[in-house]
Amino acid sequence: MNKAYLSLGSNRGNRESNLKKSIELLNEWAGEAIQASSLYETPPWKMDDDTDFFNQVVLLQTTMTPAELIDTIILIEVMMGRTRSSKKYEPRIIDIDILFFNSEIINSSNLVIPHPLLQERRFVLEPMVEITPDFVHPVFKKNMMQLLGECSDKSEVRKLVSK
Ligand code: PH2
Ligand code: MG
Ligand code: MG
Repeated sequence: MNKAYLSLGSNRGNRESNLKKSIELLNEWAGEAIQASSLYETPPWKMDDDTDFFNQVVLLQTTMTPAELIDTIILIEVMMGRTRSSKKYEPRIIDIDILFFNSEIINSSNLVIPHPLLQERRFVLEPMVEITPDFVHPVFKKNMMQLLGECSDKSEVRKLVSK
C-alpha cells in the first residue's frame, strides 16, 4: 500500500465544504484518507487576490501509482468544477497537490515529487507539522519541523478551531 501526503486548497465558493467534498471524492476514487490536519485559513501566497484560502493536508493510502493518482486528482478537480486558464496562479474552488508519495523522488515531465515548492509554503508546512512533524523530506533529508523552522514565508497561517 502506498502513502501519499496531499495538500488541499480552496479560495472560492464554500471553502470548507469544497475541502470536505474533495476528501469524499478522494475516498471514492483514489484510496482512503487515513489522516487529516485541521483547516487553516491562509493569505494567498504569491497571488494577487483578496480572498484567503482554506488549506489542509491529508494522508491518502492508495494502491495507485503516482501517475494514476495524479490523473485521478485532475479528474476530481474537474468533477468539482475546476477550470484552468493559462495564468500561473488563479483563484480556484479546489486544488489538490501531491506533496509526497511514500519517500519516492520523481522527476517526470508532468509530475515532480516531492512537490518542488512545499518548503517555501507555510500553508503546507504548518499542517504537515501538525500531523507528521518527523516525516523526512527525501531530497533535503530534513523533517517537517526543521523545514518549517527554516521557512522564509512568514505569512499568517491561522489554524481553525473546529474541523
Ligand atoms: N496555492 C497556490 C498559490 N498560492 N496560497 C495559499 N494560501 N494557498 C494555496 O493553496 C495556494 C496559494 C498554487 O496552487
Ligand atoms: Mg497548488
Ligand atoms: Mg495543483
